[in-house]
Amino acid sequence: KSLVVATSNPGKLEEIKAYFESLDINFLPKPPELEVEETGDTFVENACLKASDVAKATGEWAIADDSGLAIDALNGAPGIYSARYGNTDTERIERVLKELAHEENRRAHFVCAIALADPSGNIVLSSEGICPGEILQAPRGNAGFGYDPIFYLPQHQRTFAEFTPEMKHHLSHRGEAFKVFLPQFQQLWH
Ligand code: ITT
Repeated sequence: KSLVVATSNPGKLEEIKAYFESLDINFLPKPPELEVEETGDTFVENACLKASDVAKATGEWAIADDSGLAIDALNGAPGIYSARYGNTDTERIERVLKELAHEENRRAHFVCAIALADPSGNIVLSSEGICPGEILQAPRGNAGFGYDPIFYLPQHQRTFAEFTPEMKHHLSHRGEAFKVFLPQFQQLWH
């Protein structure tokens, strides 16, 4: 039995695989030509769409992650549109910093939704996690991916891009989602 990781984002792929480290799963990559349109209104809906479509197309179990950054002063933007806020991570970060240039309220949170589909495309598990933080004035750190260099956790005095992979693994929105997801996954995956 194999599990397709239904993502085209290499940073995500690496983090997702790490959560299954002790479980000895046979992972398959998403076929590159398979692009799922994210038409849902919520993170969970989009995660379910991606998992279900990729499972049906491949005839394998599939797991998908839909995630993004919700910024209070921007009324939750970019939210589910986080990947579409620019063409590169640098462009996306610059856009956020520009939109927050004169804003004192820097509060934000990351959201991650995970969904698991069986080979027929039925959703058998889903979960969601969030991680609150703040948006810095300028990027800091080189680790991680995406918006990590501007996402700051005051209680740790570091951005996600200044965390070790292990720290991010435990503290992130993805970590929160997997805390709920993994025990249930272990129950059904033999
Ligand atoms: P797939 O849909 O193929 O999985 P994607 O990158 O398009 O890849 P999303 O639609 O879920 O994924 O968009 C997520 C966006 O939020 C994207 O710009 C990511 O870089 C960003 N993001 C998600 N998790 C993140 C994290 O842990 N750290 C920094 N940025 C993150």
